[in-house]
Amino acid sequence: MGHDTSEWVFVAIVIAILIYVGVDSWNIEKLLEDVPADAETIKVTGQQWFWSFEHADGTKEISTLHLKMNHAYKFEIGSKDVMHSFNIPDWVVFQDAVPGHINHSWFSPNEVGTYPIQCREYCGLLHYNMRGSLVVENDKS
Ligand SMILES: [Cu+2]
Repeated sequence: MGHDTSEWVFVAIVIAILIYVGVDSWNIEKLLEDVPADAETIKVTGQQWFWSFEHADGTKEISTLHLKMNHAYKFEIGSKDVMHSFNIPDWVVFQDAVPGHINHSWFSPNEVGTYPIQCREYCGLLHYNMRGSLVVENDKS
């Protein structure tokens, strides 16, 4: 009867794994939620059936968003009509665009290129065509 050493070792290993997973998730959560202080805010608006963008200086773009490499950007994502979902698969940006509510997401692209933007929430007849492009440019300044 009683618990032998191997059982206590097993319990200790299970507790160690749980602590490891917990700390790791906490770190990743922090990484995802801590927006860098110098991040530029980009207003993203979804509507049937295109995306529009407004930079911090007031510049507006439709469907194609131009950003600079190695800068942090914070998206404020909203919708003018129905539910959409703002998705840049290559940069793991994926956030619902909800009418009457602003959702946040941020990223910092570190590679020049052109990447697809798409709507990931069925939003009506032309949902399939609610696409755009993200153009990440070299920062010359
Ligand atoms: Cu949509």
